Amino acid sequence: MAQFSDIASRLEEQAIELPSWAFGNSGTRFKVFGTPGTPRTPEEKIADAAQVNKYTALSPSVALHIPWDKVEDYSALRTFANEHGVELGTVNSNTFQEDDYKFGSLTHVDPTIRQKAIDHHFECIDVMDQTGSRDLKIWLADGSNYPGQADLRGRQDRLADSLQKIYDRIGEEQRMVLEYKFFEPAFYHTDVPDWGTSYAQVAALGERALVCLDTGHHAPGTNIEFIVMQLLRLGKLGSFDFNSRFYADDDLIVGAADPFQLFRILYEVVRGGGYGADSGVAFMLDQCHNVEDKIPGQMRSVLNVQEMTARALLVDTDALTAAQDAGDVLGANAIMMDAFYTDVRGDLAAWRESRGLPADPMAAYAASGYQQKIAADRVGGVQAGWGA
Ligand code: PSV
Ligand code: MN
Ligand code: MN
Repeated sequence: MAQFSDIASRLEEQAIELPSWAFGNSGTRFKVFGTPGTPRTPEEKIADAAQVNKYTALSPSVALHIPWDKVEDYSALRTFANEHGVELGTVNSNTFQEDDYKFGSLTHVDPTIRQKAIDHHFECIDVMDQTGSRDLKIWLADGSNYPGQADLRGRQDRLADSLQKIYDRIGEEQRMVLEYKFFEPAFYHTDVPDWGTSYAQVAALGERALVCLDTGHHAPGTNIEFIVMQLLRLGKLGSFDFNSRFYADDDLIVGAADPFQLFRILYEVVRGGGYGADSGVAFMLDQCHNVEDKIPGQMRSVLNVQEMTARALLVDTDALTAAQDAGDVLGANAIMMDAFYTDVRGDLAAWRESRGLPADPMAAYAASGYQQKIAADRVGGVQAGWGA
């Protein structure tokens, strides 16, 4: 197996974008619990996200959600972010919270509503031009609840047409990533339910249209690392939304429910050339913190990704290939498990210190007094957007 010192330099390449909405209050349809110190403005969300980067050096950018993060002046928001040591990242559109979208947005039968949804994406692209963002992320709630309710084929054709119009508008340096999700809020059919549909749609558009893989958006038991492998093989994996799930779209802390699955996914990322700044694969979190504090929740998340990345990098790939080629089933499996079971926490702590970072970012944040300060300063923080 490789040694930690062999892989340490590769860890410097890691960047995991944080979602602005992770810092707002969120919950289930039963209750949204408030957390003291919750941000009241996009600026406060960015300031909190910057804390995660300050202690971990892992999260240099923040994703925005429009209109949840709507401001008058996006250039000023960008300057504000830069002053806090972070960039503004992916812009997420929102076509799921208006009455007009009850029966769909980019797939809607009514051309007026379709155009409204397309115009919203044009607005997001205008925002990207001001924030310097590279990626436009599209997740659609479009779908139906009952067999016969909608013409599945017609909706797919209209989706293709709408996406083409949006794609035609993005700049040379910009990309579109299309996220899939197998169900919810629609329960019978979803218009972009799986990687195959997302792939078919983006492949028809061009090279700057790619798939976004949200780890929480698959049926239980799905082999997600296989999908990662295939999309990398096809050159169409644009980004990850990391989170973890026990049952559905739980949006829990990545690596909390199943660290082994995260390890397997990251192994395929590394294997397929999807790791590192030049790979074109963006790592993002897509999480909500319903009962835990949000800043430490995000910190735990990026540290979990870092830990499993380190373990994935430790896999002795030469030995693994030799074992695979020799048909050594148990030998090959043991090589993977040796890396997975390696506790890298001590090495990571020492490595952080060697780079001027706290050995234990969670403890350093807790000791900083920031949490108490925002709890005292901010009253009436806003919801992430879901309950709004
Ligand atoms: C809804 O399932 C969702 O969680 C998607 O994963 C999006 O990425 C996110 O909301 C933000 O729109
Ligand atoms: Mn997502
Ligand atoms: Mn989701």
